[in-house]
Amino acid sequence: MENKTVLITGATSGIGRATAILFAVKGFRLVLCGRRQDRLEALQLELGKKTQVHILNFDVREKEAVKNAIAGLPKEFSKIDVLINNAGNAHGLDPIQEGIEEDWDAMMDINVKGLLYVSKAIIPQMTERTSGHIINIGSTAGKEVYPKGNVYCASKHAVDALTTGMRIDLNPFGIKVGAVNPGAVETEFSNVRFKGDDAKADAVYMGFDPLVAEDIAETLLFVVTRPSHVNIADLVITPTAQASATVFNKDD
Ligand code: NDP
Ligand code: 8X3
Repeated sequence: MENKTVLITGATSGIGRATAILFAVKGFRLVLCGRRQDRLEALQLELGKKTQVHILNFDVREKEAVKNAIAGLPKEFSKIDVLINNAGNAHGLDPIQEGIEEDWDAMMDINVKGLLYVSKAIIPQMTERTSGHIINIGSTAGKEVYPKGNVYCASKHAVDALTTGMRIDLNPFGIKVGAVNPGAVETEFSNVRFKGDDAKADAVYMGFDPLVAEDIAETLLFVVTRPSHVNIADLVITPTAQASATVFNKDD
């Protein structure tokens, strides 16, 4: 693992953070990205005891910032073997007729266009080397649409389509592309969706055992450590209590 460099977007929280922690223990060299500088620095301090860690602060919506950050990586971190496109969130849970344009912009700009900008900044070095691995974090919301999920579900359906498109286009270069699509994972996701309303966020995970970020980190470790001839193209992982986007076996 020592020779593999993994770049994780959205490493300051939830799935990305748990993945950074697990991958550091496993000895991967890490490039950790996010906007909250204090959290990035704390991670670098902590995980730097286990592996080499470089931190990058940029907003995935800002294409020039993305390009410059990746282009400016120091030599020892500049060869990215594995890209984990994880940064993203839902913003709001409203019926389409009451949707807020700023929320729509945020979800499409971050979850879809941000993923594209980061990928575009890294794919050329992978095609040149004819090797690399891209893992997009999709969602069960990219497989099914649920009430009031409209634009978030659309953004994750776009991730689903882009994963397939990237896999097809990058196939001649021997680059692996796949998606991990989680169901309900208890992270800051719902706090962001409900704009800091903790009671609403907590209610999402009540009455059943949700996934935790570490479950997805372990899944990503499995995906990344398959032999070179094996690509995990598309993986859906849910809590046992979740049968579909809307069907949950909850305590009364
Ligand atoms: P969190 O809110 O805990 O983490 C989101 C991460 O994305 C943070 O590190 C945040 O960092 C980063 N991020 C958000 N916006 C931007 C931006 N504009 N630029 C750069 N980084 C950004 O949520 P999760 O860990 O749950 O979410 C991670 C991914 O998993 C998302 O793509 C989400 O859609 C997906 N997912 C989540 C599920 C869940 O139930 N939790 C289920 C299925 C998929 P910072 O704020 O520091 O920039
Ligand atoms: C996150 C899972 O069901 O809240 O993508 O959309 S859900």
